[in-house]
Amino acid sequence: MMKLYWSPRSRSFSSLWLMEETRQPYERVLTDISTGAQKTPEYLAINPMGKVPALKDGEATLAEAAAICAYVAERYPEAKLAPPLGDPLRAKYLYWLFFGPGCVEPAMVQLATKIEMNSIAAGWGDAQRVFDVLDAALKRGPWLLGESFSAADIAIGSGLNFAVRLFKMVPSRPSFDAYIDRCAARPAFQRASVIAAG
Ligand SMILES: N[C@@H](CCC(=O)N[C@@H](CS)C(=O)NCC(=O)O)C(=O)O
Repeated sequence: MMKLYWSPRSRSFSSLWLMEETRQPYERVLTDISTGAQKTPEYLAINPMGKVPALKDGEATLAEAAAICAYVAERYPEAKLAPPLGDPLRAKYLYWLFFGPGCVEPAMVQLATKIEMNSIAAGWGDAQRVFDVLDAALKRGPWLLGESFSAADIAIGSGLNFAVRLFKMVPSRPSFDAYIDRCAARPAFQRASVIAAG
């Protein structure tokens, strides 16, 4: 059975939501970052970055929320969280899955810290453009791939929920609000919220 290392009030929410979407059994290993549990030698052997989430699946171990999305979606194809190999939608799926940590995440941090960056040098360009691009995709909706929900929605939707709704780091837009509402209406999101609340 997969083991998910998680902490309340953290980015591990996306992995909880992901596992709940699969409907597969998994073991949750509480790694409370408020107690320093993520910096013990045992945990650093699992994720040398000392951050949650992390996942163990037999001999396989990985961290990084978006990588966990990609891994679990492939391990449980019956959950239909990723378009199969050869499906043209897979290009969009990979684009959004990488757009999360590559563009949305640093743009959120940039807005929260108000650090000025050279937009040509910064891989995510500038925060305004990142959120404009996301806005345009979400206006088309209902999901990032159109009609089909995927693990990319988990990666980006959980980030938007935190940054827009919970921590108000990013100004909301009608498309963001409607999308977060759609995510939050999913039973797996709701089960994950109950778990994450402890
Ligand atoms: N790039 C990582 C970021 C994970 C991350 O920043 N986790 C935070 C919680 S939201 C953490 O574990 N912080 C504890 C620490 O740095 O000591 C991912 O996407 O999984």
